[in-house]
Amino acid sequence: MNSISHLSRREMLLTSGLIVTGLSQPSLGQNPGSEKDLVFRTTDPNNAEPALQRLVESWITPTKYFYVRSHAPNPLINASDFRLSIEGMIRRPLTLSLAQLKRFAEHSITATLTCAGNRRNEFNREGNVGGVQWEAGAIGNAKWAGIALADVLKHAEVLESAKHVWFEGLDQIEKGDAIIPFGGSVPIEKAMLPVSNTQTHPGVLLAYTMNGKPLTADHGYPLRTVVPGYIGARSVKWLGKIVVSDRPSPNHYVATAYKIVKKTQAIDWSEAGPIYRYPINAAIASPNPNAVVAPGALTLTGYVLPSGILGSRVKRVLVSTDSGKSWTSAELTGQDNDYCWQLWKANVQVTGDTTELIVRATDNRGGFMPARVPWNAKGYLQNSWYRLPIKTR
Ligand SMILES: Nc1nc2c(c(=O)[nH]1)N[C@H]1C(S)=C(S)[C@@H](COP(=O)(O)O)O[C@H]1N2
Ligand SMILES: [Mo]
Repeated sequence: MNSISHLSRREMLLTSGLIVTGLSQPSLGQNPGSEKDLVFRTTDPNNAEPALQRLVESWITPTKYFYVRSHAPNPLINASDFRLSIEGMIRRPLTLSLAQLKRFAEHSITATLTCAGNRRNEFNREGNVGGVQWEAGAIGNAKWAGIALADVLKHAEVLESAKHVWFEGLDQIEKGDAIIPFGGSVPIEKAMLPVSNTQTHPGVLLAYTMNGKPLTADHGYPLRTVVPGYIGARSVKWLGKIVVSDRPSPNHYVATAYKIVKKTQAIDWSEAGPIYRYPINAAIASPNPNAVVAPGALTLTGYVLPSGILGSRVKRVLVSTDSGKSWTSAELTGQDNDYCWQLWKANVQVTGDTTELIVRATDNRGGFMPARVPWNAKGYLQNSWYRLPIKTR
């Protein structure tokens, strides 16, 4: 059994007699991004995104500018007591300390994480959506190091009839009257792929470092999954348990949340499948929304993420200053890597009639950004043309 402190931050503050309601407190544990690096959408738990201009300053996102999406306060985990259990449809159940995990071969990958709710606030133009009101900053590209999930599963000897692998976090999320962990799930085929940043190795990493340093508390210390190509919700932080099964995880965050539904009713949830891969997406990072711009030459910058499919690469990034009547090609300025975003730059001519700047993109796997994404109740996978209002003088 994991001997981990199960006191959540909320319980700690309550037992220490502090009343926390409405107070903005820094999280316990290491080094959360500070208020000047990230815009906090909520602070209990931490949900924060960087300003877009900061975000596109470098192809690798510094940890301080990497968005944080947490459903509960960070669990306090003592690394020396930490254990990962591997159970279910395997011949050899395992309980491994961090030191034991680190005996598997180390791998590092660079991969982009993006929340399925990135750009959620744009859905409000058609009808309000609940949840964290993300702008376009719930995305980041980091270098992760750890061990291959496939190596651990091979050691555990997976049964032939296994079809899915579940991940469970050590966080404690209040859901109605219950306290549940965050959970994720991937098909067994994805779980068994080897790891490395080459076209044939898009497997799952059990990561203990991010950008060369131990994971911060906000990003899942001491261990998380990183699932290249899948929405961020499948990259489970504070990983405590892996279960091999013949079905997807029954955890709320697989079985109910993170599905595209028109209404949040039982029938809609049960009929929709879990989201795995992310679609292509792009945004304009500069100028700022509602910037006042002189007619004439203007340089736009932003990011573009090709769809989370093996070998997917950005094909075209197109920008428009006349509401989509004509388009100019942008140039890519980042690095070319599987399961990673690219940065882009475009020189355009703004006229006195320009009211908005638009970006759209395509990839070599048939991915494109539609002019409009149908509204969905949870505000997931907004990847329509990104429209930035500006003013001309
Ligand atoms: N245990 C746990 N893992 C989690 C979450 C969580 O709340 N708890 N949030 C998920 C979601 S929705 C996203 S988008 C990513 C965000 O990772 P980050 O905070 O490191 O950016 O973590 C995922 N893993
Ligand atoms: Mo997310």
